Amino acid sequence: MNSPVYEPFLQKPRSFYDTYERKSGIKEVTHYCPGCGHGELHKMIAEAIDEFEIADRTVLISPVGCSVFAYYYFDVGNVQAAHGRAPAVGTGVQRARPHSIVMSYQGDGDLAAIGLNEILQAANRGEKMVVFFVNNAIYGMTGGQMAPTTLPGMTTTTSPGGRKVEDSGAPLRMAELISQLEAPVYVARGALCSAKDISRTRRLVRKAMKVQVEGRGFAFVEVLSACPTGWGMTPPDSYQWIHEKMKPYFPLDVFVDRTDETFTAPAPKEPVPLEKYHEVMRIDSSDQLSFPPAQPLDPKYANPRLKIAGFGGQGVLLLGLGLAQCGMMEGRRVSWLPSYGPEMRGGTAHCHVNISDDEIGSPLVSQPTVLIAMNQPSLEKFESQVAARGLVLLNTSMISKRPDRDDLEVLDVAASEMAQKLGNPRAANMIMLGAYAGYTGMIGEKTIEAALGAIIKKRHLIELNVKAVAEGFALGRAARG
Ligand SMILES: Cc1ncc(C[n+]2csc(CCOP(=O)(O)OP(=O)(O)O)c2C)c(N)n1
Ligand code: SF4
Repeated sequence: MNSPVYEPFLQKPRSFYDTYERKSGIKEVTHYCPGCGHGELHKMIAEAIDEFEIADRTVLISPVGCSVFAYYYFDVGNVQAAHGRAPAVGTGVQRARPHSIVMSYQGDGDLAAIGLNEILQAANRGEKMVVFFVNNAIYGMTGGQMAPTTLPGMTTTTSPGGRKVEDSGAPLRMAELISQLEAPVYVARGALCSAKDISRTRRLVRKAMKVQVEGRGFAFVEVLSACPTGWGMTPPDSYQWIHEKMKPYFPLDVFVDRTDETFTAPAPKEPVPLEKYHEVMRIDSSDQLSFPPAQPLDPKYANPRLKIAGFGGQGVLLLGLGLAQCGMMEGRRVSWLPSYGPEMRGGTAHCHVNISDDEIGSPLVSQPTVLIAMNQPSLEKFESQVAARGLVLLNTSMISKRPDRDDLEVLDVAASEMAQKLGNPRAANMIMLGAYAGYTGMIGEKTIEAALGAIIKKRHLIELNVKAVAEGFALGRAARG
């Protein structure tokens, strides 16, 4: 007699990767602890992705927390966001790619503590995204600290005597909180502790995903989930604990369901094609504002990554903006990223600028090929970051000490004194801009003049700045000999 052939009943969803390519080398199992709810919820989400056949347009925003590695499992678009910031990142993704299905996956530390404002604002705006909120009543990843959802009297590493409501407030019921807002379309809470609850949660997950497929708006599913490791329990005891302790405080319910209301989803807006960006962003790309790209006087100056640093009020951000504007006018790819110190005036400030003939991977410049240091602390702070044999422009009016490294190419510019002679010490930034352009050849003088017209709002200051650039440019050219 032939033995019966069984079709596998439990299968891995197609939208999971075949193997989980982690650094640890363990590729067949997840990194979650035994009994952890994250894996179960992942599977439900993946099954819904399969059922609706949306893997190719789904973007998962992974959080900071135990599920930070969600991108190792889901074969969809993945972005990893900073702690609590998934709803903001999701908003950006949704607006830039309106046809995508955006999914934010967050723990209680991530969503209800550091990210509380983010989630409330996104829900209130009715962003088109689904948020899966894993409530395990503690910070799992960092060792079980008290979270906003920790139950009254519950012992955690930071509440060894049990959570005291009089000190820490009552646990936040996030699903109820969000259901008070007008915009959300679907808000529900499920649990992962018994076959019945798991099966119900699967339906909630599916429904929330369907809300996205139909383009209806914001959906939120809170899931009571076990953290046996953080709770110091066996998996079966954890499920019992969810049942006995968590469910009474966090009742399972569907709090909002507006999916029955007559609803016609607006057609998603088409993403703006790249060649139309200047129109949308109102960037003037008319002919008189485009210039042939200047050629660097030495190939090593091509595609510079610049860090420009000084104290607040020295105009280092404007200097960076000017360089980026020039690069853009010469048809190059550019980025400009400001970084502010704690105080605006008198504090430190620096910015990161990329000017490139190729695509720019990140606006962050961690290893600059050019450092423009406007004061001594800036040189001291950033000298070690400069790439080998990089170029350093020193505002010698404010820097007396020389760089420690001997591999750097240094251009001295007494920028503040030169600017003082022109009648305004604050034009030192433009002297530096000119000096950089003249010395490297990376930007044409005419481009700078036009760029200043675009970035300087106080029109009466343009003439002074043009003069400052010219003086700096001449100095830079002369220094090349
Ligand atoms: C800005 C910032 N603050 C703090 C941390 C440390 N941190 C990492 S995970 C985490 C808590 C995560 O807890 P939760 O969101 O509940 O997720 P779980 O690990 O329980 O799944 C914290 C505080 C961090 N990575 N970044
Ligand atoms: S610590 Fe808790 S939340 Fe993190 S993987 Fe382990 S069981 Fe899951």
